[in-house]
Amino acid sequence: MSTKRISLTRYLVEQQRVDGHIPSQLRLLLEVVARACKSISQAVNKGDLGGVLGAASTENVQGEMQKQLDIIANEVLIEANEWGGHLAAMASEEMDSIYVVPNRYPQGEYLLLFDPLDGSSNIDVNVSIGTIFSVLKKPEGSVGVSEQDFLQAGAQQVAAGYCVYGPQTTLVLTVGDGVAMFTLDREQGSFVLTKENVEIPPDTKEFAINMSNMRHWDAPVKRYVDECLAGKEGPRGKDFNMRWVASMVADVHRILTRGGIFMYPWDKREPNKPGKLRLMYEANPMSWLVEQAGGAATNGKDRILDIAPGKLHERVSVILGSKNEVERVTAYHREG
Ligand code: P6P
Repeated sequence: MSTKRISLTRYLVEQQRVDGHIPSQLRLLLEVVARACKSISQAVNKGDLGGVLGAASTENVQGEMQKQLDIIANEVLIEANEWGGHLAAMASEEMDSIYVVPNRYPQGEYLLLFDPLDGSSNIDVNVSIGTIFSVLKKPEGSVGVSEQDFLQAGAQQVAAGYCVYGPQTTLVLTVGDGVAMFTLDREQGSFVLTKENVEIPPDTKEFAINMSNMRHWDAPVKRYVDECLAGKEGPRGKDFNMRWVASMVADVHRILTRGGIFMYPWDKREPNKPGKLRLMYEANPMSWLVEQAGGAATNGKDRILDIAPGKLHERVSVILGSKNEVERVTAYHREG
């Protein structure tokens, strides 16, 4: 790693200069989102001192009790982005319908989707959480903006990333030219490039799944996990380790950093739901990041980024990470 400190702004300007696929409005969008994540990080880091822990008295569109910080993070992202002229509208896990940029501000060509604070169950116990975001372009020629404009496959994203609030606050980003990581330098108040051209090893010995759901899994997932648990003596001929943070941002960050496979599969508890995680603002951005780092992401059968969304808050089964492992689980699903 060269000693030259490259800020997020310089990285984006130089990427723009090199291949021009970060138009100035997209660069502004990414810098505004990064600034919002800095504010969220400060609120999260205050914890009890900030009086922001614990539940709010409201539920989100998913019917989940909201944490105060969920609402704060959502408001920070809305307020940071609505005036800049780069967005037409926003969509959030915490809001039932889309948020159209008010008429008092200029409208832009981008759509921003986010899970403002993913992993909320970990907030009060001081475990890493994060903000996940996805950027789409408003379809050409669409007059005004509606929820329908957001319903694009993940392959249409023009930028995606997350900010993990852990021992470090780290912004992880792709605009389609690999994955870069920026660590927040709190003294300078700026994100500094600390890793680029991130690569996920194609093989792994580490799997991530909520084992307490084992009795509800479909056969292919059960077969894969059983083989991992069988270790050296089993069909895989090697021992595996298991991790489950119950914070997708933390689990995906570990996988981008050292490999692994993350699974939140369909299970029998709610058979009519394709999965627990949300397609538009959790699975799609994470899947693009993972693919850009050489990994793979499927719903057990199909590439997640190819899924045509029917609803803004639709859910999906997620198998992502080290390519050879994801392909193995997907093959087991195809064998039935
Ligand atoms: P469970 C957090 O609520 C989340 O949406 C993801 O970040 C995480 O991977 C998953 O749900 C954890 O779910 O059922 O293990 O608590």
